[in-house]
Amino acid sequence: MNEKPAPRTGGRLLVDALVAQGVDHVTCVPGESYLAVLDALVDSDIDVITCRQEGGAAIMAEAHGKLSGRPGICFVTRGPGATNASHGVHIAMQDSTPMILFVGQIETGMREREAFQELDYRAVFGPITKWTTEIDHAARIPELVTRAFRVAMQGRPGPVVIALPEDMLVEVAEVVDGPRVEPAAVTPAKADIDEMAKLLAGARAPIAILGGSGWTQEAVDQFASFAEAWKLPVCTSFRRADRFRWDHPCYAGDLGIGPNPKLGARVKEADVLLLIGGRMSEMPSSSYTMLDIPVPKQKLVHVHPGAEELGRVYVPTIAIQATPRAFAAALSGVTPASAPGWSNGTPTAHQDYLDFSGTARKLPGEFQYGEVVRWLNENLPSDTILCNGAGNFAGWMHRHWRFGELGTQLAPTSGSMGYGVPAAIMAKRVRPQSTAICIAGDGDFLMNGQEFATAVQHDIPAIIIVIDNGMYGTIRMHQVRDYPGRVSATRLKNPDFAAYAKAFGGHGETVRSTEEFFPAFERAKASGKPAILHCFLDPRALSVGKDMPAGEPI
Ligand SMILES: Cc1ncc(C[n+]2csc(CCOP(=O)(O)OP(=O)(O)O)c2C)c(N)n1
Ligand SMILES: [Mg+2]
Repeated sequence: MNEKPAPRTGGRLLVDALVAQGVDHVTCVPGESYLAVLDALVDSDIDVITCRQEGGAAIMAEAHGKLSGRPGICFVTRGPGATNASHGVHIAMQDSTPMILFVGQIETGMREREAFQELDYRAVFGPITKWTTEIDHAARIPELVTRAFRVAMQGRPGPVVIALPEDMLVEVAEVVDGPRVEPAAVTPAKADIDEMAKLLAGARAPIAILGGSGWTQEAVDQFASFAEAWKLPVCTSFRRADRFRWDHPCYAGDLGIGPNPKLGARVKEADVLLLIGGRMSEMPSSSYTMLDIPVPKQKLVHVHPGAEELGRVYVPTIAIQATPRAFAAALSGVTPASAPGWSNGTPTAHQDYLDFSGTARKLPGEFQYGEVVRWLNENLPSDTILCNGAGNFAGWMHRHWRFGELGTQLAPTSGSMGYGVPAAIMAKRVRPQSTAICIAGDGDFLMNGQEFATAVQHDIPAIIIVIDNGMYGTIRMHQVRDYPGRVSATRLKNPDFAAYAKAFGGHGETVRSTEEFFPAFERAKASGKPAILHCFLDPRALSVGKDMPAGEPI
């Protein structure tokens, strides 16, 4: 009893601290600044995914955080490693994803000399993390790592950055590991739930908007039962469409970029809004046009785990600090006394969604991208994970893919290009039985296309569909609107992406028409290898809703 713990180096203490938190995957690009950690990983069962660029490594960790609800872990070296990784840290911040980035740091005795790759992490990462710190003594690793896990998960989840001085990692300490931490349950008060039910009972046209992080399938199902009892129309927020089943009779669609105008009108004309988990930020609110600021016309019930988010932009009628999980659990037995007056309109809201998502418009050219998305969605199992970064190509995914289960959409609400490839690789690693698909634009793909090598090296058969329209189409669309007839810096000359896939050791195919796509996809799946389908989309198909105006140069 009370035996003195064995002496361990900082590197080993750190790896043991991760094991104590249940970490099973880490991503990294190695650096000489944290050799002691790399060495300690040799003796652990942690799956170490070696990446090609820290941006890709950090995004993979962020995707892990999205899928698991616990911090995704990434290790990078100082200076340039850390600044490359900032891509994923910023996504974790805006997407409210628990994540911890560990950064090898210069020796403590060299600080403030601008030593090799020295960086002030607190200054650089402070504004895009929940907490940035540096561990100066190996003996404090259990304390600070335990705290980092708590900070990343508690309240509004987000990223933590921890710098690890090289000398600290080889220092020896005799300390015990910290316990596995769970975030505190932030539970709504019964009085708040009663007040919300009263507001809802007197409403004329309410609607719920589900978003944010921290959902579980159980919470989704509990909320669905509540919605059913109240015949309440429910929509999801930008890139959070997997928070509610598409085929639920209350589902009214998602509030993305260019949402269904009928849904937009429904939100604007609602008298009561239940905003659960999300923040109704720029994208889901169509650039802050749906709710007045600071006081919305709609009576707003805002449910969020972070106290600081309640009333940050919109003044709520009822502010409820609670996690989506605790809130959904508290709704059990909260039922209307009689059929609500609005209930006849709910099937119409669902039908409007089905019409909007089900009809793919005819595009110029041979590749009917909308049809391809519908076909994939209808032919793949409901646990298929769909990943994307940013670009107009994502518009077809968001419009036509119908999500059934939580954790099947990995997409950055921060609108970051380059997200889809690393996210799909992590998804396939964590859920090998599921199909993981990334659809990427030709611009988007090459922002983290180097991680295709990671997929091949670690034998992770994610399938990547590159939509090649020969341009940064989104920016071209903005140019067409603001500077018609003038093309500046938006044209792309692309490599042969099928050959790229093969050169890396994967499966690659070129697809020029809808008919070619279907068998090519089957072959990619059957290959058992990481695969790229290089699909050519006519550049005149400018966006999911609009073609290039006649006369515009291509
Ligand atoms: C990291 C990052 N850099 C730049 C942008 C700005 N941006 C948004 S969409 C876009 C073009 C995307 O091009 P592509 O992937 O080819 O998709 P397309 O719009 O052509 O479908 C750019 C440059 C961004 N969102 N993220
Ligand atoms: Mg493009």
